Amino acid sequence: GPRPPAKARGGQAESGGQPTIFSKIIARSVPATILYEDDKCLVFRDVAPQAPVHFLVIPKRPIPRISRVGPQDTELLGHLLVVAARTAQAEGLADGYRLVINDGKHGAQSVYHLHLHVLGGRQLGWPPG
Ligand code: D5M
Repeated sequence: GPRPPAKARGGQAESGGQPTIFSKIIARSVPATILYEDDKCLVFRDVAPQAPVHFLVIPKRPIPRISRVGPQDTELLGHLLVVAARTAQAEGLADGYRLVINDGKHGAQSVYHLHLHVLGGRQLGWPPG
């Protein structure tokens, strides 16, 4: 039969605006370790941590990816950054940390609901892979 399409090495292809696992976490139909919540965003631990502290900051409104934002998202994006920094402080990351947003295939994005990664608790390398 026909060969299946080559799987992207890093990211998944965006699959047409369907709800993702993160919508289910927001709805509490999938469990997560939630660190912070307000009316605009949710913060929870990454299920596959790449550092001693690794959590995600997501908007409740399901923007699929950072390359899809517009001027109407400016205030929300600023809010996500402020919440990321405040949660990093609450998590004890006084020696620093990294914020990452993966976008699309080349960015190795796998979940198409915008999220900020916050990684810390060890010395990180640069440049990233
Ligand atoms: O990263 C998507 C991130 O989402 C990746 O680090 C794993 C994490 N993930 C996936 N499913 C879950 C659940 N159910 N809980 C917590 N964390 C999760 P990306 O930037 O798209 O490559």
